[in-house]
Amino acid sequence: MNKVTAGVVGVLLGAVASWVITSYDSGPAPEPAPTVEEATAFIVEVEKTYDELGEYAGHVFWVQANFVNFDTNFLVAKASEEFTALGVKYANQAKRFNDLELSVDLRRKINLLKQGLTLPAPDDPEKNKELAQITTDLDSSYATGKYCREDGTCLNDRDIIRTMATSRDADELLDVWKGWRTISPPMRDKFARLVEISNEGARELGYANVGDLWRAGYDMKAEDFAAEVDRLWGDVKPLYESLHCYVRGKLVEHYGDAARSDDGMIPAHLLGNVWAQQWGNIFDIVGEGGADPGFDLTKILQGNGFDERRMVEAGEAFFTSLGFDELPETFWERSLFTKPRDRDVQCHASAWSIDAKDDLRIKMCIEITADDFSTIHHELGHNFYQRAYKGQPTLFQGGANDGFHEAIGDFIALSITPSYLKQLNLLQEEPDASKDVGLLMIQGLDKIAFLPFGLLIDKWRWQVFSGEVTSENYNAAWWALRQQYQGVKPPVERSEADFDPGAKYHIPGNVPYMRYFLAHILQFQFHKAACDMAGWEGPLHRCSIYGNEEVGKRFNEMLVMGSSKPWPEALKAFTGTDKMDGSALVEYFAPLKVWLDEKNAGQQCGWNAG
Ligand code: X8Z
Ligand code: ZN
Repeated sequence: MNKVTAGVVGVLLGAVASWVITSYDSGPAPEPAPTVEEATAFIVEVEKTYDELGEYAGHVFWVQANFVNFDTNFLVAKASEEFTALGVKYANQAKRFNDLELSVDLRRKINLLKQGLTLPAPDDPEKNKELAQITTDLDSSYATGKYCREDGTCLNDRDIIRTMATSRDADELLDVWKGWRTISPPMRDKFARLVEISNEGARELGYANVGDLWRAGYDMKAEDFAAEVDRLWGDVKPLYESLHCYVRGKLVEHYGDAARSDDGMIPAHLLGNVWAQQWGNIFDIVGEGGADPGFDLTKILQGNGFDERRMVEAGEAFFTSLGFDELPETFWERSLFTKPRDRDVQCHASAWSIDAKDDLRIKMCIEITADDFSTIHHELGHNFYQRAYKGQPTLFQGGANDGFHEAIGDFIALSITPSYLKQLNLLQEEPDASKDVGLLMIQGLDKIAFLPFGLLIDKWRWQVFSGEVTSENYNAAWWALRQQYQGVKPPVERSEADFDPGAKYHIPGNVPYMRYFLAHILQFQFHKAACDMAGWEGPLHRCSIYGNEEVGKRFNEMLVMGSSKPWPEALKAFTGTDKMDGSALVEYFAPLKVWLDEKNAGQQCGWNAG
């Protein structure tokens, strides 16, 4: 994703039609009725400006993310301020055409323009400046955040992530879990002010609040979208409950009292991940007793001498095997793959299209692990999507919806199967069918576990933006949702002196999160459609579309559409259906569900979130 979304740049519309002169009235004359020609000229101007300034913004934001310091923060704050002001001006100007009958494309562009700002500022230079400063401060606090122990040793995000993934010492895990959350209390007041200012901006644009603006970006009414995600959660929730029950039992076997609780919830520090969002790293604990896939991809990568660049090359090779062009030489020259030793960078992985053409890059502090191997595919998915839709008009250069953008690379990574690894000579033999549960467990620990997490982050932010949750209960509301949806609880007492949401990148980074929940549904819909197209008859988790140019061609047809059409049309183009639904995911994991339910028989599953 380009951090600089369309809608943040713009210039004043040049010519404004002349005023109608009335003979009786000395007050301001009414503006003449807008015309289609005017709307067309307006959009031409907007797109031209976005093209130019988007590239400039891309460079400014890229430099800051790669060199986070006083000066680059200054530049980013300045650029954000200018671009948001212009974006707001454009969005306000677009209101003039609200009631005008326009072509479908023009109306769509005007809607996309209005929704292009993630955080709109009000039409007030002081508040706009303040908002730009806050977003910059929050983002850089996260990038530079460190947990320093009393002995003077400090851990950065990568160190924390690694320890959470690999340590099996409950005390150490607890220390690091708490430690990372020391970076965020200073963010709390700034975040509260951000909510206030951006809500004012959203209201000026005609939305009830920022949450309403975010929910409006899905080609349906905002309230229907909220119901839509609940429906999707309903499709997959039983799967999560089965996994939760089994994993909890295994953790209790492994950790004893540290994992036990009366309410059935899992302490959040034992799941192999700082945020308990994906659990694949505790595979060693959970995978005993018939749920072992017979290989460990992290060990395979390390054992075969993979370095950062080779990991990215392998990702690229998957895409080219589907018929996509190679990445340009500049991708390799300009991307960041390794955490620099001597400066702060925003390590949270991202993909960029600087010039909306061929200047594609990723920025990622890669480690040689299975996790990062799949994240590389995720990021490259963004880049290949960006390049596929570069021929669209500027305002249509985006995902069909933001969930599509997040799903592309994940869909490709679902094809990293044993047969694929064998083709790459990374595996001697494909594990036989007795290993199916293990293969599914590996995937499920990441993909199933993620579902409630992906759902609740923006449930929290929606509550915050609507005013249902205020800064007096930010943390309590956060944990209430974590408990309700994930059945996960804090390992130590939390209070409003903490600001745990701020310890998750997307909150200080201001990246909407429901997109990842949607992506986790969509990627399985894409996978099933692709495997059907390929004539695959075996179980979905054994299907790899590697090397299938026919599927690649069909997939590309969806990608080139960008955001030019409502997402149901894009979905239909590739999958034949125009609805998001969890059935492909449920089918993929069906054998695991059967197995889990057998293992869980007689257990008291579920939890009491209070
Ligand atoms: O933020 C990301 C990507 C960049 S768009 C690495 N993801 C979410 C997260 O890390 O929380 C991918 C999965 C969910
Ligand atoms: Zn992404």
